[in-house]
Amino acid sequence: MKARQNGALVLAMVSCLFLSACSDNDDAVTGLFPDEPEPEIWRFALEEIGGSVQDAWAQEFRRRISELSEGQVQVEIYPYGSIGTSPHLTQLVEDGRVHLAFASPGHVADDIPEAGIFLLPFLFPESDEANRRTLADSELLTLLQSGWQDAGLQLLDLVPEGWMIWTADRPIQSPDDFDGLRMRTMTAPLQAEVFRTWGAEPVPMPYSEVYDALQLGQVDGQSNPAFAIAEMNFHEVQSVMTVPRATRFVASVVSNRDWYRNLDDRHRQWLNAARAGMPEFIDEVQRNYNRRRLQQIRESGRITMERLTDEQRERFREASLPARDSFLERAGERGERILQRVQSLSRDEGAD
Ligand code: 6CS
Repeated sequence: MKARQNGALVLAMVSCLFLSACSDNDDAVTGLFPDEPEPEIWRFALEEIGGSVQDAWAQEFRRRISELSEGQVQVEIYPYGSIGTSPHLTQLVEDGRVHLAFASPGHVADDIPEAGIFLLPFLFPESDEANRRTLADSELLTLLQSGWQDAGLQLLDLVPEGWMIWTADRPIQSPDDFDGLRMRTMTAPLQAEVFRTWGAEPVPMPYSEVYDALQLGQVDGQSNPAFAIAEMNFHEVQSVMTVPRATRFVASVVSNRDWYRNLDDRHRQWLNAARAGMPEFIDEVQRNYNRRRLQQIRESGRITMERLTDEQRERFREASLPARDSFLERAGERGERILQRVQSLSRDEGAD
């Protein structure tokens, strides 16, 4: 009797499974008989932590790609710290281990001398809008693209992340104030060269080591946009912020060159459609992040803030001009054309 009961139970279970196998709507069964192809994964490595400008760019890009491809492409985001420091991330893209990454000129100019153009102070237009127009100039982009391609990379976008602010244990109102100051710089030699023109003692190091180095007194100051100072808590271990409006932090979004060239038309279209409109999106984001976080830093009461006057800025501008020669030495003839193009665009916009 018991055996007959068990037999009936097994039969009921099998029938149930069979019936549900015939149903299109049952998730468990869809899993057993998949008719959808697995989504393609694009790995995207960031030089910044969650909640940063780069993270906002990547999250929006992920959302757009997923929507455009109807889920056929999924972007996996690796925030800073999960797979390496900036030079490692660029190397991973060059080796084809990740598809996309952020590559900041302050680091990548070591590999791509043309990227050093973004490290030169008082060169690009002052207003956000004019700067955006300059970064979108097709002649400039073609010249830059060649530099990125020589390194096995495809330059996909340039992302301005806000004005660099100097933080230190003192206000920096003239190049004399930099005298003997150990300034942490990003790792590209040209970045160090710029601070040397002002009399500082540059100390190149990865982003992840800056907080401890400031706290332990291994360096006296550093330079980054307000949002980064706040999210990395540099304001906790520094006493004065100086706003020189000398250089913007501009990051590049890159992919592996061969991967990009081998994308089929459909994937290339999704990629290009997702990128369209991103400059306007991220400009709005970076402005909000920088404004809000600067406000938070000031409210914390842990650090004071000084803005340079135009006369003070002029002294820094003049002192920094030899860095343009260092750029030209590194970036050669193409660098010269890049510099001339930026100068001419900036002049048209009423700067430089
Ligand atoms: O200072 C740095 O190294 C970093 N700063 C920012 C704002 N983004 C990434 C970069 O590596």
